[in-house]
Amino acid sequence: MAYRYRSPLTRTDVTPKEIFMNRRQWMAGAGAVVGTGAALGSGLIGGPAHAQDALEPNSFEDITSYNNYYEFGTSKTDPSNYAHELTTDPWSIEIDGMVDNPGTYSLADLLDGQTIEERIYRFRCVEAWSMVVPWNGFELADLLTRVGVQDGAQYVAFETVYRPDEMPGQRRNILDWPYREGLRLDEAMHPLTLLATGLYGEPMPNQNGAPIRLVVPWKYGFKSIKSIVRISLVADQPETTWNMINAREYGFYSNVNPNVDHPRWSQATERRVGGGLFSSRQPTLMFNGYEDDVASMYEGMDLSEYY
Ligand SMILES: Nc1nc2c(c(=O)[nH]1)N[C@H]1C(S)=C(S)[C@@H](COP(=O)(O)O)O[C@H]1N2
Ligand SMILES: [Mo]
Repeated sequence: MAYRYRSPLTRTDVTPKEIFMNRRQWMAGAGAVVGTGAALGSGLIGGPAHAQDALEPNSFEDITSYNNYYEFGTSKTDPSNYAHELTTDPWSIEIDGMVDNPGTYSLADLLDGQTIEERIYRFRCVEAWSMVVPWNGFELADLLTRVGVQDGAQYVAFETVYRPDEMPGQRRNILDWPYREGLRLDEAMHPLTLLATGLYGEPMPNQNGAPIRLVVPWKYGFKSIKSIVRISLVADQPETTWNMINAREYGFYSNVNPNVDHPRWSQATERRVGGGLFSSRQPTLMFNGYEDDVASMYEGMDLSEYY
């Protein structure tokens, strides 16, 4: 990769719970980081319009009780109510397709020797709400490099576990199970693209996609597929769940874009989940605030056509 993403918003010197309790210390530290933003030389935190977001992660409570995870039901509280039924250990991921080292890898083996870092990312759902989440994880590029991507691979396809006995939503025809998602290879290799194994310094809560899920911060949340059991390197654009249901409403790319509305609602603004000071609607940022980092991948593409 040309560069490794280094978030200016890490908190490695204090435990997440302490920092959460000690708001004043946290704000002071974050302020100092913003002050050096220009010196870091890139728009990694997205610019002044949302600088406050970046400084203010949503609470653990917000992030773990307001979820979309249709395998457990369609209401925002179904996942936190039912996801404890999912067994996440042991866990393995099948890696197949155009790779040098295909196989079924245990999660333990995949994580062995892998450095886990914290990334505080904005997270924007296509339903026009957003949160700021302190994820723990590693770059998907690390894993893809490790298994060896072969020439000819142009996309990466992902699948969620299919286990209707543990996932009540999968006993109904809500979606065409298993949940599937995909990225273009350059998007998958981008240093912002994470495989997340935790949040707030804790193992990933089941309702957020334990034990390992994707996080692609410049795309609508449904691209960030949960509880992954299969990763395939393929030549052609893979079928993806929401796109198959309604291609007009859910494009393959689904980059956050305030100028391209969902057919049934505007994407120009979003509601910040969590209430309090930041509860009012705020403008949605191009690529969710990550424009400087990702726009070059879409140069020359009409983003209203490739939405
Ligand atoms: N397998 C699976 N992954 C999924 C979903 C889902 O229903 N099933 N929902 C998506 C949607 S629409 C969003 S907004 C995010 C929500 O992630 P969170 O609950 O961690 O906030 O997960 C995405 N990943
Ligand atoms: Mo979403």
